[in-house]
Amino acid sequence: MDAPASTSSGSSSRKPSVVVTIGMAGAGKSTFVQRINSYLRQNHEKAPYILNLDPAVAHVPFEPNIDIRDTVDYKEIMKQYNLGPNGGILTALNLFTTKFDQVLDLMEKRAPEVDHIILDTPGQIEIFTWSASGAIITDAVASSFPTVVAYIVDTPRTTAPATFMSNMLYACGILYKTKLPFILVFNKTDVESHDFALEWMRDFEAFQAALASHSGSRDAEGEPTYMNSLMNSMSLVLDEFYKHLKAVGVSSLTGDGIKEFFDAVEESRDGYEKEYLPELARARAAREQSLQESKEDSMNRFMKDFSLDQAKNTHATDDKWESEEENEDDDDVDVNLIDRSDAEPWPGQYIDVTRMRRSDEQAQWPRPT
Ligand SMILES: Nc1nc2c(ncn2[C@@H]2O[C@H](COP(=O)(O)OP(=O)(O)OP(=O)(O)O)[C@@H](O)[C@H]2O)c(=O)[nH]1
Ligand SMILES: [Mg+2]
Repeated sequence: MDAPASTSSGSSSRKPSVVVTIGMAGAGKSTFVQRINSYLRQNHEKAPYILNLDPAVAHVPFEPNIDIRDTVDYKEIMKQYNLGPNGGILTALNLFTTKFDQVLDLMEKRAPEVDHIILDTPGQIEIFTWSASGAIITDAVASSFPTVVAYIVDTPRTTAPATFMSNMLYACGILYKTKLPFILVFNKTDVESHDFALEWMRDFEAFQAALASHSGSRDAEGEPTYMNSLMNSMSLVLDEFYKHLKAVGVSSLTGDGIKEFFDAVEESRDGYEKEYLPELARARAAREQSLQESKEDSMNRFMKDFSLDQAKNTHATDDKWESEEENEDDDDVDVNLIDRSDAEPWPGQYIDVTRMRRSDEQAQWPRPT
């Protein structure tokens, strides 16, 4: 898991691309996974390896290779832990994540035989994107394989400028959280073409014009409303965000645009290698450095306290350590663990005297002999 993913283009050592599908409830994630599954089976020699991470789904339109429902029963978890449906799904995902190293092992084992690994995530988007387990799963696969996030958008439901902006802000949050290559997948183009979205992404003035033409954008005096000004400023922020991603329109129902989606996945491998991996290496180095610094800091503070104690109470060491046995193995660094759950107080035990009354028995703590 810690070894950086190799993206060498030699076909034998080429790692499979991982596609993490994320999107609002009902956006069409599972239908999209089924569509890319059948596309790869028809047009590609190798079938994909599919993981279903939605514990609450009653029926998935594909045959997953690994299914979270085989490991955890979210309804049983709801009963046992007295949780509601979302708490149950989250806890099920957390429990599954504790076994994710085994899942990763299976993925590594199957990697030579597959070109694509697809993850379908729970309908409640925040359970995956804002939970520790979602982040652990994403980071784990991304540190082993070239990974891309496919953010599925329900196109017919995003034609209103305010809804479009909210959805894009959500996507923006996921991009900055995962830092992975990102593909906006405008789904359901058989119902509504995604041309309006591409236009708004390309030209923020077109988006602002769409906003202005929407009712409620001006108050009684004809001035732009607070919401309208906010959205105008936001559109400038998003303009920067759009530069970092690819957008494709697909219909999971008819299969339109699926080839373009895989072209985008292929291009994203480059972004993964050039941007994500160096960033990952930097983050790891920074984490190790800060861990090292905090270790050194604790050690320095310990040594300072220890030498102060020694200076203050020169007899203390005689009292405690002047035994022949211990002097014999002075060179060994011996750590004795003490089970603090034992009922009997042990010599040297910390007792909080500030919380104690005179009559307390424990106040008679053992003293060095
Ligand atoms: N017309 C049309 N309908 C679609 C398309 N993709 C999905 N749907 C429909 O959208 C509905 C939701 O699809 P799902 O694939 O279950 O969506 P999901 O995002 O997995 O849903 P949850 O996991 O419950 O959040 C279903 O009724 C699908 O038939 C599409 O490309 N075109
Ligand atoms: Mg689904």
